[in-house]
Amino acid sequence: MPDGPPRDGDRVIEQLREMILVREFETRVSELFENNELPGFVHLYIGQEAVGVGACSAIRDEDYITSTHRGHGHAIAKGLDIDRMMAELFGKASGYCGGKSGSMHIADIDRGMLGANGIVGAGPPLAAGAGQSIRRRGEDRVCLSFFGEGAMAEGQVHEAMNLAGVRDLPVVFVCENNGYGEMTPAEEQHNVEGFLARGDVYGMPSEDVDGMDVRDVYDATSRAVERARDGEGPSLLVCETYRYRGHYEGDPTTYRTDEEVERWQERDPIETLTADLVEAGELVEADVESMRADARERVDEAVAFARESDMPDPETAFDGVYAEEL
Ligand SMILES: Cc1ncc(C[n+]2csc(CCOP(=O)(O)OP(=O)(O)O)c2C)c(N)n1
Repeated sequence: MPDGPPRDGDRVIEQLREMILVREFETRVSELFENNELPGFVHLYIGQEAVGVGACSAIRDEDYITSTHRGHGHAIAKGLDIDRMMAELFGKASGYCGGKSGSMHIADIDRGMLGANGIVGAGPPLAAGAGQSIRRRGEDRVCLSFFGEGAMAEGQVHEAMNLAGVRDLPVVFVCENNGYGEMTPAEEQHNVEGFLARGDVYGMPSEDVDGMDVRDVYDATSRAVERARDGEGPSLLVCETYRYRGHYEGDPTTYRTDEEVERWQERDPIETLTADLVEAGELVEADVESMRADARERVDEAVAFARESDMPDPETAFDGVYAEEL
């Protein structure tokens, strides 16, 4: 586990800036949802920012990711535009999916974001497919597949990991163990402790990662990505992390204690990185305050863009539902 000074100052400061943007975006989403401005369900990533940001900063623009129902952080880390994300959350025509997807299906194929997904465990098979296409086309790309530890119990995740292992596909499986699948603790959903052995059974290396430290996630992902690019096949990263909010906005969270939440918050990925950077003389507290102010301003702009955008034309209701030509 990395302690002390950062390994590469500029990159780490960018990672901090990005984690702050994710946090501010989602904090605003939580307020907007409470004000009944957003239709549908919202699952927030607050607390888990180091995983999405650390992993996505270890790949290139042309690489792919697959995401989950808790996908805002992955999308922002992959470089999606928060104006269009916010508009999608408002159900507006200017959103990434024309207002049809809401929070849980945001996708931008041009930026390699192959989709958030309301179906638990649906990302890994897409990632195996992306890996297969990379292989067939002889491209120098990789695919990161984010999924929760709850999805580890889904059959299709095992099928995807097996296929990726058998074919040495350039996929990195990034399991975010935040301790709960909906309201059920991980230990009640799985009959073995930890998830590292899941890599062994599919013949891929697995690594336990401190998901509260963006540097640890970046380093582990970089190693796995290098293997994948070298044709050595997939890896499994198990990132230990925590979601501060409920499973969904409005969840009364009666299944865990305030003390447990506070214990994890003591290791907050933004606060601990800030403290390390200040101690190392890389920045001062005022720099972080100004990053926060910039992020809030950027989120204000995104909300204004979303509010001013038009609702989708009812004529477009069936666009994208049926293939135009068989
Ligand atoms: C196939 C499927 N089964 C069940 C659900 C209902 N569901 C939504 S989220 C969730 C828990 C997912 O837990 P995990 O994969 O650990 O992700 P987390 O919510 O912790 O990020 C469940 C069971 C679903 N959406 N899809």
